[in-house]
Amino acid sequence: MKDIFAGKNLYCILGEEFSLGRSNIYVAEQMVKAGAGIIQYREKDKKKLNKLDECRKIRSLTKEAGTLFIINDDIDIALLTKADGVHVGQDDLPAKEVRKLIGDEMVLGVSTHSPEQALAAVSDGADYIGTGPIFKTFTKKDVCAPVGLGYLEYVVKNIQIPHVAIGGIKESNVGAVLAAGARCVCMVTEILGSNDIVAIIRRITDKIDNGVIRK
Ligand code: TZP
Ligand code: MG
Repeated sequence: MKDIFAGKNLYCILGEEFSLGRSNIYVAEQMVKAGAGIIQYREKDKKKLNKLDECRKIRSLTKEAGTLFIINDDIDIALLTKADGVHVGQDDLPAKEVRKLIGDEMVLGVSTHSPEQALAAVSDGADYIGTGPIFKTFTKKDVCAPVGLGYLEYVVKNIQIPHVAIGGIKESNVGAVLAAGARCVCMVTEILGSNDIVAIIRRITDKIDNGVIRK
């Protein structure tokens, strides 16, 4: 099994509408500067050409830094830009079909909201699963109700591939998420809405690494 999240405890996501007027390229540079291990590009409403152009630039800077670069939804752009992987949800192309398109080397992530979906993602060839939304989130449209820490605990105990806990996670409540056993967490608005992206990423990763906020 690929140990894709080895040593990476924070999963960063890019989305310009949450970034206080700053561009994805600027934010990606800040994330890389902070030592982010994983960056996902997630843009729902931009034009394909614009996304391709941004992803080419982000691929180049993440490659140089050794940061894992994942693209949400757009498998074609992930293939064209030689991203490290793609991330799909339950209403996107099925994981099994995506695996056929991307081959065995690229990373495949799948959003899951229940034990059944987690088990299906594993058998469909996912390399990791998104586990959430743990808490209420205002970042994702058409999102299901929060699944809570119970589902995360199920994943920690029963699912062998890596997971990333997501949805409503903040610096203030991440301790509870880590206490439930999460090994990798994602915070979208907490990071993108911060005035100092480098500082918040460094602070959160340091705290997680040093167990400061693990209850
Ligand atoms: N998938 C499940 S919840 C979510 C996604 C992309 C959004 C998480 O954003 P936030 O701001 O950390 O709640
Ligand atoms: Mg999707």
